[in-house]
Amino acid sequence: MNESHSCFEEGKLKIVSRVQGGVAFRNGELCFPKNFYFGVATASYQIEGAWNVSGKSESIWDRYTHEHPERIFDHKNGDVAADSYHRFREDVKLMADLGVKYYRFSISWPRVLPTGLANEINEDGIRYYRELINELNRNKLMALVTMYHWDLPQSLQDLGGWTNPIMADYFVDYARVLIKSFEDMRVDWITFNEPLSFCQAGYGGMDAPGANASGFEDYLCGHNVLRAHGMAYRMYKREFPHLNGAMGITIDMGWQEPATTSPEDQEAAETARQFYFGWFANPIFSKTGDYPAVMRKRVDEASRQQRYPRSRLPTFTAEEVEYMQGSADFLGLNHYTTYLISPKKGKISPQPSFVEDAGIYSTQKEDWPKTNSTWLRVVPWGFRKALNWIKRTYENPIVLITENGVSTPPGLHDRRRTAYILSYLRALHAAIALDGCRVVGYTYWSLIDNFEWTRGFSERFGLYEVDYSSPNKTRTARESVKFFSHIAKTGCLPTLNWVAQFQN
Ligand code: GBH
Repeated sequence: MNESHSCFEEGKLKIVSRVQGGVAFRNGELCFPKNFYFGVATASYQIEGAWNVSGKSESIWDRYTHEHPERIFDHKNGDVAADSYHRFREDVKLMADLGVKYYRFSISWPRVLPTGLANEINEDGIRYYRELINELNRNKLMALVTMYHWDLPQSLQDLGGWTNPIMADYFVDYARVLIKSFEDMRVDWITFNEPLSFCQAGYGGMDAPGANASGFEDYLCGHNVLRAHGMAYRMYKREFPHLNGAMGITIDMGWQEPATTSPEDQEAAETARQFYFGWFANPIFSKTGDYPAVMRKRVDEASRQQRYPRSRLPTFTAEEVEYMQGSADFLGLNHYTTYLISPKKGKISPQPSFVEDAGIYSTQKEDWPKTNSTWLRVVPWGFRKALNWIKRTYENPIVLITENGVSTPPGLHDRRRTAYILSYLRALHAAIALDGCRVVGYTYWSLIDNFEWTRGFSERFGLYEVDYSSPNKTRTARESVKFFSHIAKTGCLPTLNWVAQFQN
């Protein structure tokens, strides 16, 4: 019996229930299962530019970078970035050359709905994304579209942004506009990119909108994002059953390894996984449809000790639990690196904080190879462990790797990128072939260099370099392009001899 490993069928990300592992060798190369797809990713604010062009309104990242250039490492912003709004045909050509099967990009909400609400649709915004998807399809590339990769309309932030429960309804309205606008095209959907990042860093840290209310607003944000996701998924399945497309959510997970084998460190590492990943995964992918028990317990307890009459972590209604539980066709996973975890000693601080609630202390090992991003060290075995933990914890869900990648110094010689991808893909291959994890695709972050949020343009994740000083924002292939396109085209990991040919 022929079993398809992939959820991509007939150009759609179509979920199949049975998956087959097994190791395949072809021409001396280690190969991924047939129909395992490779893609590349970007996000609107990071590459589009055209921040105030053709009816687009202001996003929270426009506002934040304009008002607080000092909070961005190089004091720059995404006003122009790689100018992909004007140069998307060139970008599609790069992807066609690479030989990838799909493009994961995101839609700028304020470009499509300038008021943030569905009362007024900016036709030029819709036209831009329709042309992009058409261009992809003409080049036999599929579209995997993120609805929200952090660029909220400023007008909605003025209402409190994700801390306001009404946002769940507004998000559903926005999602409906998108699905309708591309109803006649091949599209699969990701509702949110990394809620942990934008809730925790946006409402409790240094990202836009720059709210400094950890332990409160980050939880409110998470709560409403989860509700928004569940409601949007039900709306999609109810109102558009004929589309037969897939919808999932992307959650990021670094691997949390216990600092030592002591029971205390092991327990702290598991608590960290539940706070940093389970926070968003548990309500959707576990049978409970609710926050992880350890998170509920710790935040409730800390809130009590701080004399709040109710927990800082909100509670879902039975109806919310019902629509969130199981509300995804696949789990999008962003994975980059690994941390060592130990418990944070001492009494609970009087000041509310997410990290204090989790009660963990996180470091990285000095001898793990460094990269051009301070937070990112090369630890490929953590990828395999993370995938196995997900398999165990959520009954082996369908997983799509929606981001994995590394930054390198400026220039085209990026053997560290090749080494990173090779080592992480070997770990991924083992997770699939040897451990039976149901992973159906791998998306490299990123196609091109882009605006790295508070790190500005200082960190370069692109397979293609962008020359920001040139008027055309010239894209040039780095050495790793040859390597990655071999993988994308054959589905196999090249031998080291093959890799050595073009590395000097
Ligand atoms: C992804 O997040 C994003 O989805 C993507 O937009 C981004 O371009 C890509 O990473 C590469 O950075 O500086 O110690 O405070 C990855 C998860 C979470 C990684 C926040 C960086 C900052 C750590 N990110 N983290 S620190």
